[in-house]
Amino acid sequence: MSQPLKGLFIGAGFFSRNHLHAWAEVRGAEITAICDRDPARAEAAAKEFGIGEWHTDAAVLHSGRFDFVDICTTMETHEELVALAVAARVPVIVQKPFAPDIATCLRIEAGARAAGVPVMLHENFRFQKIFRRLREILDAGEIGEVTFGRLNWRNDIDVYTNQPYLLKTERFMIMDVGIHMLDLARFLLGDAHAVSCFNQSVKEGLAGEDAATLMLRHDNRAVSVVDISYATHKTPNTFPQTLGEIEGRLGTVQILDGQVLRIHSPAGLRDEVIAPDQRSWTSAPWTQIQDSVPRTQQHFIDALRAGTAFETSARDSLQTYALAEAAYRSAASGAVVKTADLLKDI
Ligand code: NAD
Ligand code: 89V
Repeated sequence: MSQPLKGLFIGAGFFSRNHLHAWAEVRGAEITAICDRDPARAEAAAKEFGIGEWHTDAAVLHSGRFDFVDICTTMETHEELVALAVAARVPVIVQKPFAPDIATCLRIEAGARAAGVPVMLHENFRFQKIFRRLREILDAGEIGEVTFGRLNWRNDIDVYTNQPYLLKTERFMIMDVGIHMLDLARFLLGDAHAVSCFNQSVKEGLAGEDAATLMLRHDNRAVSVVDISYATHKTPNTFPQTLGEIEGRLGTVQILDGQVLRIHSPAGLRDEVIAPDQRSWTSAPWTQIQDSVPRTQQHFIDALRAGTAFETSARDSLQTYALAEAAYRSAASGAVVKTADLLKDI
């Protein structure tokens, strides 16, 4: 393999450790510098992960020394940072959520496309082992044409201690968790074009919703239900598993607690346990999410080196973010909202 691609990493916060551990596993790339506007965080991360340079200003992107940038900051900073990378013509992988609203997502994508700079969303739920295997089962036709799906994420894990910004985020649950579910719904059932949604704010003192129930109409006429909640008190706490089922004309695949796929098909009934890989740096209960990070980043590097499309490119992700925007508009109006109007200019 030729020389590894050199990357700048921006955002040495809570989730960054998973990215940085994962970059040490990714073939064909290395992080050669880290940037955080907090010098203490930048320096500490550089020291811990053996990265030769640390910076506090992302303008270092213009140094011409980076083949890519990994932006691991919160969504309100993404437009400025991606624009900086695009101006420096540095390909981007940027964490979810893309941006706080569809208009900003559209601006970011249009700017990158006009400049010919590739941008991928670090949207890693579809890269979890269990969902790659579920996609294989669907592709093999074991349950026939999909007709219905339900994806649910219902727990009461304390996300607020590690991610305190979620307490103040007005568009919270759909943008933070729902976006994972909507991308999974598209990954498993195909694109969707209409949404009906009810939001709830259950926990006291939050700026935004912490529960939502969405219903999607997919382009293939399938219907899916996405229900998410950080206010669900039950044992066992299934965080961070996405549970549910996918139904087809010939059978059903259930997604059950314990990373179990229960396949009901004409060939019979079977369980497959698709456990995430453990690593020295992974730890319960985050393992299933952590395991997807190197897979997501390896896909980015492989596609970047080959010049092929990212599964979760900025352009593809507009479909996901239009569903999230439609959900908020549906929750506000009580109506079913179609995404066509939100994406008419792309
Ligand atoms: P965080 O606030 O803990 O860390 C962000 C860091 O970026 C901070 O240290 C901040 O100083 C730095 N920063 C912000 N703007 C900057 C700028 N312009 N230049 C340099 N540094 C800057 O956030 P976090 O909890 O690590 O989350 C980051 C993103 O990752 C969020 O969008 C979140 O939704 C996402 N996330 C994804 C997963 C997942 O992939 N499954 C899990 C958790 C969080
Ligand atoms: O995985 C994530 O994107 C986190 C979580 C959903 C756990 O809150 O933001």
